Amino acid sequence: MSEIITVIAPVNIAVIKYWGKRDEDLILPLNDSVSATLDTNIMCAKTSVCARPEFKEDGIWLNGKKESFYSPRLQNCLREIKARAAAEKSVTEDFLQWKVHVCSENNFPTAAGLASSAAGYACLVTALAKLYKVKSDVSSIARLGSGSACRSVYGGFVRWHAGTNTDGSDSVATQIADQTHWPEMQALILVAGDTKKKTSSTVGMRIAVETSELLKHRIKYCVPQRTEEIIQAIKERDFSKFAEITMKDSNQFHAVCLDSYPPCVYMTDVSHLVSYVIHKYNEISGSIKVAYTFDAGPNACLYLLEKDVPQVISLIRHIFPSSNPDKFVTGLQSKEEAL
Ligand code: 2P0
Repeated sequence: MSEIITVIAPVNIAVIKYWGKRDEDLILPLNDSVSATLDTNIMCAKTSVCARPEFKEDGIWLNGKKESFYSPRLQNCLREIKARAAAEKSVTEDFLQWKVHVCSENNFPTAAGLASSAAGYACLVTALAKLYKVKSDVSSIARLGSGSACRSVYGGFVRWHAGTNTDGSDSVATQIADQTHWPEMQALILVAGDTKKKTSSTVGMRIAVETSELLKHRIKYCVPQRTEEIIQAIKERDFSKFAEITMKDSNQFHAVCLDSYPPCVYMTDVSHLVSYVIHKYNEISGSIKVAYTFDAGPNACLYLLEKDVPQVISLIRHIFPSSNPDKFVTGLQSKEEAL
Protein backbone atom coordinates (compact mmCIF):
# COMPACT_ATOMS: atom_id res chain seq x y z
CA MET A 1 0.00 0.00 0.00
CA SER A 2 1.34 3.47 -0.81
CA GLU A 3 1.05 6.48 1.43
CA ILE A 4 -1.21 9.31 0.28
CA ILE A 5 0.85 12.04 -1.38
CA THR A 6 -0.62 15.56 -1.37
CA VAL A 7 0.90 18.54 -3.17
CA ILE A 8 -0.12 22.10 -3.90
CA ALA A 9 0.77 23.78 -7.21
CA PRO A 10 0.45 27.44 -8.16
CA VAL A 11 -0.98 29.08 -11.25
CA ASN A 12 1.27 30.94 -13.65
CA ILE A 13 0.26 33.96 -15.69
CA ALA A 14 2.04 34.44 -19.01
CA VAL A 15 3.57 37.75 -20.03
CA ILE A 16 4.56 36.35 -23.43
CA LYS A 17 1.57 34.24 -24.41
CA TYR A 18 1.51 30.68 -25.71
CA TRP A 19 -1.12 30.46 -28.47
CA GLY A 20 -0.86 27.87 -31.20
CA LYS A 21 0.56 24.35 -31.42
CA ARG A 22 2.93 22.72 -33.90
CA ASP A 23 1.86 19.27 -32.62
CA GLU A 24 -1.55 18.78 -30.98
CA ASP A 25 -0.91 15.30 -29.53
CA LEU A 26 2.43 16.08 -27.89
CA ILE A 27 1.26 19.63 -27.08
CA LEU A 28 4.22 21.36 -28.71
CA PRO A 29 3.87 25.13 -29.10
CA LEU A 30 4.66 27.29 -32.09
CA ASN A 31 6.40 29.89 -29.93
CA ASP A 32 8.33 30.30 -26.69
CA SER A 33 6.38 31.80 -23.79
CA VAL A 34 7.32 33.48 -20.52
CA SER A 35 5.35 33.59 -17.27
CA ALA A 36 5.48 34.40 -13.59
CA THR A 37 4.38 31.75 -11.12
CA LEU A 38 2.14 33.23 -8.44
CA ASP A 39 2.16 32.56 -4.73
CA THR A 40 -0.30 29.85 -3.72
CA ASN A 41 -2.06 32.01 -1.13
CA ILE A 42 -4.86 33.06 -3.46
CA MET A 43 -4.94 30.59 -6.33
CA CYS A 44 -3.66 27.04 -6.38
CA ALA A 45 -4.56 23.45 -7.11
CA LYS A 46 -4.29 20.73 -4.48
CA THR A 47 -3.96 17.08 -5.48
CA SER A 48 -3.71 13.85 -3.51
CA VAL A 49 -2.65 10.56 -5.10
CA CYS A 50 -2.38 7.02 -3.84
CA ALA A 51 -1.74 3.57 -5.40
CA ARG A 52 -3.04 0.34 -3.86
CA PRO A 53 -3.17 -3.29 -4.93
CA GLU A 54 -6.88 -3.53 -4.05
CA PHE A 55 -7.94 -0.67 -6.38
CA LYS A 56 -9.80 -2.21 -9.33
CA GLU A 57 -9.25 0.73 -11.72
CA ASP A 58 -7.61 4.15 -11.95
CA GLY A 59 -9.97 6.86 -10.65
CA ILE A 60 -10.07 10.65 -10.51
CA TRP A 61 -12.24 13.06 -8.52
CA LEU A 62 -12.17 16.76 -9.53
CA ASN A 63 -13.58 19.22 -7.00
CA GLY A 64 -15.39 16.28 -5.36
CA LYS A 65 -16.96 14.90 -8.55
CA LYS A 66 -15.89 11.59 -10.10
CA GLU A 67 -14.62 12.09 -13.66
CA SER A 68 -13.43 9.72 -16.36
CA PHE A 69 -9.78 8.73 -16.14
CA TYR A 70 -9.77 7.81 -19.78
CA SER A 71 -8.92 11.23 -21.17
CA PRO A 72 -5.90 10.97 -23.48
CA ARG A 73 -4.09 13.77 -21.62
CA LEU A 74 -4.50 12.12 -18.25
CA GLN A 75 -3.47 8.76 -19.66
CA ASN A 76 -0.39 10.28 -21.29
CA CYS A 77 0.75 11.88 -18.03
CA LEU A 78 0.34 8.67 -16.02
CA ARG A 79 1.98 6.54 -18.71
CA GLU A 80 5.00 8.86 -18.99
CA ILE A 81 5.51 9.12 -15.23
CA LYS A 82 5.41 5.32 -14.97
CA ALA A 83 7.86 5.04 -17.89
CA ARG A 84 10.26 7.40 -16.12
CA ALA A 85 9.89 5.46 -12.87
CA ALA A 86 10.62 2.23 -14.76
CA ALA A 87 13.69 3.81 -16.43
CA GLU A 88 14.95 5.20 -13.12
CA LYS A 89 14.06 1.92 -11.32
CA SER A 90 12.65 4.08 -8.55
CA VAL A 91 9.81 1.72 -7.53
CA THR A 92 9.14 -2.01 -7.82
CA GLU A 93 7.46 -3.70 -10.81
CA ASP A 94 4.51 -4.61 -8.56
CA PHE A 95 4.02 -1.01 -7.50
CA LEU A 96 3.87 0.08 -11.15
CA GLN A 97 1.00 -2.37 -11.74
CA TRP A 98 -1.21 -1.03 -8.96
CA LYS A 99 -4.08 1.28 -9.91
CA VAL A 100 -3.99 4.87 -8.79
CA HIS A 101 -6.63 7.18 -7.31
CA VAL A 102 -6.41 10.96 -7.72
CA CYS A 103 -8.34 13.70 -5.87
CA SER A 104 -7.84 17.26 -7.08
CA GLU A 105 -9.39 20.61 -6.25
CA ASN A 106 -8.86 24.26 -7.19
CA ASN A 107 -9.53 27.19 -4.91
CA PHE A 108 -10.56 29.39 -7.86
CA PRO A 109 -12.97 29.17 -10.85
CA THR A 110 -12.22 26.36 -13.30
CA ALA A 111 -12.01 27.13 -17.04
CA ALA A 112 -12.65 30.87 -16.65
CA GLY A 113 -9.27 31.86 -18.05
CA LEU A 114 -7.50 31.65 -14.71
CA ALA A 115 -4.92 29.03 -15.63
CA SER A 116 -6.77 26.27 -13.78
CA SER A 117 -5.53 23.52 -16.10
CA ALA A 118 -1.95 24.76 -15.71
CA ALA A 119 -2.06 24.45 -11.93
CA GLY A 120 -4.13 21.25 -12.10
CA TYR A 121 -1.79 19.29 -14.37
CA ALA A 122 1.37 20.67 -12.75
CA CYS A 123 -0.05 19.49 -9.44
CA LEU A 124 -1.10 16.07 -10.75
CA VAL A 125 2.25 15.36 -12.41
CA THR A 126 4.24 16.56 -9.41
CA ALA A 127 2.14 14.40 -7.08
CA LEU A 128 2.57 11.35 -9.34
CA ALA A 129 6.33 12.04 -9.60
CA LYS A 130 6.52 11.94 -5.79
CA LEU A 131 4.39 8.81 -5.61
CA TYR A 132 6.62 6.99 -8.11
CA LYS A 133 9.80 8.63 -6.76
CA VAL A 134 10.75 10.14 -10.15
CA LYS A 135 13.74 12.46 -9.74
CA SER A 136 14.22 13.98 -13.23
CA ASP A 137 12.56 17.14 -14.64
CA VAL A 138 8.83 16.57 -15.13
CA SER A 139 7.94 19.80 -16.97
CA SER A 140 7.74 17.93 -20.28
CA ILE A 141 5.28 15.48 -18.72
CA ALA A 142 3.14 18.30 -17.25
CA ARG A 143 3.14 19.75 -20.79
CA LEU A 144 1.37 16.59 -22.01
CA GLY A 145 -1.52 17.44 -19.68
CA SER A 146 -1.83 21.09 -20.65
CA GLY A 147 0.81 23.15 -22.41
CA SER A 148 0.98 25.98 -19.91
CA ALA A 149 1.21 23.48 -17.01
CA CYS A 150 4.91 22.95 -17.72
CA ARG A 151 5.57 26.53 -16.55
CA SER A 152 3.89 25.93 -13.15
CA VAL A 153 6.46 23.26 -12.32
CA TYR A 154 8.95 26.07 -11.53
CA GLY A 155 8.66 29.17 -9.36
CA GLY A 156 9.62 32.77 -10.07
CA PHE A 157 9.92 33.70 -13.77
CA VAL A 158 9.80 30.81 -16.22
CA ARG A 159 10.39 30.29 -19.94
CA TRP A 160 8.78 27.47 -21.90
CA HIS A 161 11.01 26.72 -24.87
CA ALA A 162 9.03 25.81 -27.98
CA GLY A 163 11.87 23.52 -29.07
CA THR A 164 12.36 22.15 -32.56
CA ASN A 165 12.50 18.37 -32.02
CA THR A 166 9.52 16.43 -33.32
CA ASP A 167 9.45 14.22 -30.21
CA GLY A 168 9.13 17.24 -27.89
CA SER A 169 12.28 16.36 -25.96
CA ASP A 170 13.48 19.99 -26.06
CA SER A 171 10.07 21.56 -25.34
CA VAL A 172 10.65 22.08 -21.64
CA ALA A 173 10.34 24.83 -19.05
CA THR A 174 13.36 26.48 -17.44
CA GLN A 175 13.58 29.05 -14.68
CA ILE A 176 14.71 32.56 -15.70
CA ALA A 177 14.97 33.85 -12.13
CA ASP A 178 13.60 32.63 -8.83
CA GLN A 179 11.04 34.53 -6.76
CA THR A 180 13.71 36.19 -4.58
CA HIS A 181 15.14 37.97 -7.64
CA TRP A 182 12.42 40.65 -7.77
CA PRO A 183 10.66 40.60 -4.39
CA GLU A 184 8.84 43.90 -5.05
CA MET A 185 6.96 42.34 -7.97
CA GLN A 186 3.31 41.70 -7.14
CA ALA A 187 0.33 40.37 -9.05
CA LEU A 188 -3.23 41.51 -8.57
CA ILE A 189 -6.00 39.37 -10.02
CA LEU A 190 -9.25 41.11 -10.96
CA VAL A 191 -12.05 38.60 -11.40
CA ALA A 192 -14.38 40.02 -14.02
CA GLY A 193 -16.33 36.79 -14.53
CA ASP A 194 -16.19 33.19 -13.41
CA THR A 195 -18.35 31.49 -16.01
CA LYS A 196 -16.85 28.81 -18.22
CA LYS A 197 -15.37 30.24 -21.41
CA LYS A 198 -17.27 29.71 -24.68
CA THR A 199 -14.26 28.50 -26.66
CA SER A 200 -11.65 26.39 -24.86
CA SER A 201 -8.01 27.39 -25.27
CA THR A 202 -7.32 24.18 -27.19
CA VAL A 203 -10.05 24.92 -29.75
CA GLY A 204 -9.27 28.65 -29.87
CA MET A 205 -5.63 27.90 -30.67
CA ARG A 206 -6.57 25.41 -33.36
CA ILE A 207 -8.81 27.97 -35.11
CA ALA A 208 -6.04 30.59 -34.86
CA VAL A 209 -3.43 28.26 -36.39
CA GLU A 210 -5.78 27.38 -39.24
CA THR A 211 -7.06 30.88 -40.05
CA SER A 212 -5.10 33.78 -38.54
CA GLU A 213 -2.59 35.64 -40.71
CA LEU A 214 -1.67 37.76 -37.71
CA LEU A 215 -0.61 34.65 -35.77
CA LYS A 216 1.97 33.83 -38.48
CA HIS A 217 3.33 37.38 -38.29
CA ARG A 218 3.39 37.27 -34.48
CA ILE A 219 5.35 34.03 -34.32
CA LYS A 220 7.91 35.02 -36.91
CA TYR A 221 8.45 38.72 -36.28
CA CYS A 222 7.25 39.59 -32.77
CA VAL A 223 7.60 36.84 -30.18
CA PRO A 224 11.32 35.98 -30.62
CA GLN A 225 12.45 39.57 -30.03
CA ARG A 226 9.92 40.21 -27.26
CA THR A 227 11.00 37.05 -25.44
CA GLU A 228 14.64 38.15 -25.39
CA GLU A 229 13.70 41.69 -24.36
CA ILE A 230 11.43 40.69 -21.50
CA ILE A 231 14.00 38.23 -20.16
CA GLN A 232 16.51 41.07 -20.18
CA ALA A 233 13.98 43.35 -18.42
CA ILE A 234 13.37 40.67 -15.76
CA LYS A 235 17.10 40.18 -15.21
CA GLU A 236 17.64 43.96 -14.91
CA ARG A 237 14.43 44.45 -12.89
CA ASP A 238 13.36 47.06 -15.44
CA PHE A 239 9.67 47.34 -14.57
CA SER A 240 8.72 49.83 -17.24
CA LYS A 241 10.14 47.66 -20.05
CA PHE A 242 8.64 44.50 -18.51
CA ALA A 243 5.23 46.18 -18.27
CA GLU A 244 5.23 47.59 -21.79
CA ILE A 245 6.07 44.23 -23.38
CA THR A 246 3.52 42.45 -21.16
CA MET A 247 0.68 44.74 -22.25
CA LYS A 248 1.67 44.69 -25.92
CA ASP A 249 1.82 40.91 -25.94
CA SER A 250 -1.57 40.55 -24.23
CA ASN A 251 -3.07 42.96 -26.77
CA GLN A 252 -1.54 41.08 -29.69
CA PHE A 253 -2.73 37.73 -28.38
CA HIS A 254 -6.33 39.03 -28.20
CA ALA A 255 -5.91 40.60 -31.64
CA VAL A 256 -4.97 37.12 -32.93
CA CYS A 257 -8.12 35.76 -31.28
CA LEU A 258 -10.19 38.37 -33.13
CA ASP A 259 -8.28 37.67 -36.35
CA SER A 260 -9.31 34.00 -36.08
CA TYR A 261 -12.26 32.89 -38.17
CA PRO A 262 -14.72 32.53 -36.54
CA PRO A 263 -13.29 34.98 -33.98
CA CYS A 264 -12.73 34.04 -30.35
CA VAL A 265 -13.76 36.81 -27.99
CA TYR A 266 -12.41 36.42 -24.47
CA MET A 267 -12.28 40.00 -23.19
CA THR A 268 -15.50 41.75 -22.12
CA ASP A 269 -16.46 45.41 -21.74
CA VAL A 270 -15.21 45.21 -18.14
CA SER A 271 -11.84 43.85 -19.36
CA HIS A 272 -11.53 46.73 -21.84
CA LEU A 273 -12.42 49.22 -19.12
CA VAL A 274 -9.64 47.79 -16.93
CA SER A 275 -7.17 48.17 -19.81
CA TYR A 276 -8.31 51.78 -20.41
CA VAL A 277 -8.04 52.68 -16.71
CA ILE A 278 -4.51 51.25 -16.46
CA HIS A 279 -3.33 53.24 -19.49
CA LYS A 280 -4.88 56.43 -18.03
CA TYR A 281 -3.29 55.74 -14.63
CA ASN A 282 0.13 55.22 -16.20
CA GLU A 283 -0.28 58.37 -18.27
CA ILE A 284 -1.21 60.50 -15.24
CA SER A 285 1.62 58.93 -13.21
CA GLY A 286 4.14 59.99 -15.87
CA SER A 287 5.64 56.48 -16.03
CA ILE A 288 4.44 52.90 -16.40
CA LYS A 289 3.41 51.76 -12.92
CA VAL A 290 1.08 48.89 -13.77
CA ALA A 291 0.79 46.27 -16.53
CA TYR A 292 -2.34 44.33 -17.36
CA THR A 293 -2.51 40.98 -19.06
CA PHE A 294 -5.58 38.95 -20.03
CA ASP A 295 -5.63 35.21 -20.71
CA ALA A 296 -8.39 33.28 -22.48
CA GLY A 297 -11.08 34.87 -20.32
CA PRO A 298 -12.26 38.27 -19.06
CA ASN A 299 -10.15 38.38 -15.89
CA ALA A 300 -7.20 40.74 -15.58
CA CYS A 301 -3.87 40.03 -13.99
CA LEU A 302 -2.11 43.25 -13.06
CA TYR A 303 1.63 43.20 -12.48
CA LEU A 304 2.90 46.07 -10.32
CA LEU A 305 5.50 46.91 -7.69
CA GLU A 306 4.68 46.61 -4.01
CA LYS A 307 4.96 50.36 -3.36
CA ASP A 308 2.14 51.06 -5.84
CA VAL A 309 -0.28 48.41 -4.55
CA PRO A 310 -2.27 50.62 -2.09
CA GLN A 311 -2.93 53.35 -4.66
CA VAL A 312 -3.91 50.88 -7.38
CA ILE A 313 -6.27 49.06 -5.03
CA SER A 314 -7.92 52.41 -4.16
CA LEU A 315 -8.26 53.15 -7.86
CA ILE A 316 -9.87 49.76 -8.58
CA ARG A 317 -12.26 50.20 -5.64
CA HIS A 318 -13.19 53.62 -6.94
CA ILE A 319 -13.92 52.43 -10.49
CA PHE A 320 -15.49 49.09 -9.44
CA PRO A 321 -17.14 49.86 -6.07
CA SER A 322 -18.41 46.32 -5.51
CA SER A 323 -14.95 44.73 -5.96
CA ASN A 324 -12.68 43.48 -3.19
CA PRO A 325 -9.21 43.55 -4.74
CA ASP A 326 -7.29 43.22 -1.43
CA LYS A 327 -7.75 39.47 -1.30
CA PHE A 328 -6.28 38.99 -4.78
CA VAL A 329 -2.82 40.48 -4.30
CA THR A 330 0.08 38.10 -4.28
CA GLY A 331 3.82 37.82 -4.74
CA LEU A 332 5.68 35.21 -6.74
CA GLN A 333 6.14 31.61 -5.74
CA SER A 334 9.27 29.60 -5.13
CA LYS A 335 9.55 26.09 -6.51
CA GLU A 336 10.37 24.73 -3.08
CA GLU A 337 7.21 26.19 -1.56
CA ALA A 338 5.17 25.14 -4.56
CA LEU A 339 6.22 21.57 -4.77
C1 2P0 B 1 -0.65 31.13 -21.80
N1 2P0 B 1 -2.94 30.44 -22.43
O1 2P0 B 1 0.49 31.30 -22.27
C2 2P0 B 1 -1.81 31.24 -22.78
C3 2P0 B 1 -2.33 32.63 -22.86
C4 2P0 B 1 -4.16 31.19 -22.42
C5 2P0 B 1 -3.82 32.51 -22.96
O2 2P0 B 1 -1.76 28.60 -22.18
O3 2P0 B 1 -4.39 23.14 -25.16
O4 2P0 B 1 -4.78 25.50 -21.23
O5 2P0 B 1 -4.06 22.56 -22.75
O6 2P0 B 1 -2.14 23.31 -24.14
O7 2P0 B 1 -2.30 25.41 -21.70
C6 2P0 B 1 -4.04 28.26 -22.17
O8 2P0 B 1 -3.75 27.11 -22.86
O9 2P0 B 1 -3.95 24.90 -23.53
C7 2P0 B 1 -2.84 29.12 -22.27
P1 2P0 B 1 -3.59 23.41 -23.93
P2 2P0 B 1 -3.65 25.68 -22.21
O10 2P0 B 1 -0.84 30.95 -20.59
